[in-house]
Amino acid sequence: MSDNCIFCKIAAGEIPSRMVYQDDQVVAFEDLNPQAPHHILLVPRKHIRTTLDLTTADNELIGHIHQVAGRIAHDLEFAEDGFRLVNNCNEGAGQSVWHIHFHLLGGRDLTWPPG
Ligand code: IU
Repeated sequence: MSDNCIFCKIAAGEIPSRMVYQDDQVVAFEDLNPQAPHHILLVPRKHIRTTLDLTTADNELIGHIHQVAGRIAHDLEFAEDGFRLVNNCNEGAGQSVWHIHFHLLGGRDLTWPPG
């Protein structure tokens, strides 16, 4: 856990969130500023700053997060209509929270390429 990291605090339950899934490696909660009818953030409990800070030790964790994302989309019944899993890396891509996270978006048509 990193001091003053809001996602570490949400993962630890110190800041309330609308949690949709949690296990020993990852938490998933509703984004406060949803960009789609379903907008869920998947956040590892381990504090990792950005995608560029991943190491091979994190390979299983990142695979697990992708699997959990699919399961959530399936359980909330928007998987079949299509969904997107997005990681913004660094400011130029829109990253604003410096704890790696994946946006799970669904429930509407998603255009490609994104803006
Ligand atoms: P970004 O990829 O780093 O820009 O995504 C951060 C997201 O975290 C963004 O969609 C915010 O709405 C969301 N968020 C949140 O859900 N709860 C919070 O307390 C904070 C940010 I700070």
